[in-house]
Amino acid sequence: MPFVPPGDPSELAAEARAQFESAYDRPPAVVGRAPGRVNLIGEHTDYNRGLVLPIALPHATYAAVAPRRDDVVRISSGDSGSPFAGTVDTLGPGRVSGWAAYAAGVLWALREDGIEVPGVDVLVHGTVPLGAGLSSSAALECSVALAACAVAGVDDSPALRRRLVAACIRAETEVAGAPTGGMDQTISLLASVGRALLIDFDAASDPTRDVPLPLGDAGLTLLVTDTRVRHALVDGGYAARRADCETAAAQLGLTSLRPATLADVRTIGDHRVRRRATHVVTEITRVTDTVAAVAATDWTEVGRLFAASHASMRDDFEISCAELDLAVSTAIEAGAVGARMTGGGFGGSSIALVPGDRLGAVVRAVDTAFAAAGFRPPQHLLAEPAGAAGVVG
Ligand code: GAF
Repeated sequence: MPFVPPGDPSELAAEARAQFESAYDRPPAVVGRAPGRVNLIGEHTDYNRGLVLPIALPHATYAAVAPRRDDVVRISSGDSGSPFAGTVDTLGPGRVSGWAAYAAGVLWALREDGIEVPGVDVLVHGTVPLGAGLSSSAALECSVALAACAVAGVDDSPALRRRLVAACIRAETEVAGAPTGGMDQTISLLASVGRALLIDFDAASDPTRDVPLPLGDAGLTLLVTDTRVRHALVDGGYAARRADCETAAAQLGLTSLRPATLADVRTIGDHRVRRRATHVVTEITRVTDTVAAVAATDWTEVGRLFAASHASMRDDFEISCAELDLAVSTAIEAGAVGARMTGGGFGGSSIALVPGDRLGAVVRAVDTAFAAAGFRPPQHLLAEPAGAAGVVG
């Protein structure tokens, strides 16, 4: 079956090095590698101080970086569009646009945090599908962050990674202009192989907990279907949802929706704002319930929670689309235990928990349904929970 391959990390790092040499006529000093992600459940809850449960993908972005003797910064990519050139003092908010803002923004945010990154040349390469709701932006940010710290002589440590999560979030929100919530950077930098990461965005300390995900023992595969309806988090839909959530919290006299109950939410007068808040409050509960169901290896219950989550995003949060709804319903009809859209929405990808012996049937059924509906052919990935970002070689 034709799944998008994650690629071999050492081969991809070698390709990034070769592309760097042909772009800049010298070898890189270091290659940073950072994974994309899929979120199992907990959508649009991170910026509401809620809970999320993502895994890292085996698909990753590679950033080859070499320091310069001057303060020039050059960023290019084999795949992503036009190169960027500037200097270290021209990387901040409002100074860089397009894809390079995610990388330039990280260099700016690191310097804001006191990490003296010099002028650098950067070459980006990788296998995370772009704009597919699989966190290619955070993978880019985190790969650049780790490589930049290595060239700045800063040693890797758990404390550094927490700083890098914060720096990458600043890059995305303040420089790239995508008002996202932090889930994607956190999982990319803190993931563990074979585990999901429960992240509590309201925790004063210890916000993350590894959650073993024994899918193989249950004969289950996590199938990701990229609808190839491209979404962009800098578009207005994501920010509009965030604004509705802030309005809901303010109407309840709260600073976030985290402590809100459904009874509270029912008092909100505006129909649209009430439905947005209903999604957030019920979704946070579904994350807790999913963690319990996974611990009990009750995959039927996980499937029920996935279905409820998808319905909530389709009907109350209104971030699904015809392609996502079709991918989800077809996967279930063809034998998936559960399926839902994942990520920011308005396109992007769905996930399905599929018994191994139904995998081919599910993929074929989704492809056939898309063709019959006149949609672009989707592409599929297999998501085995992978490890966190690092420096390769
Ligand atoms: C995107 C954002 F970047 C995340 O912060 C999160 O809000 C997600 O959409 C929705 O759960 O990936």
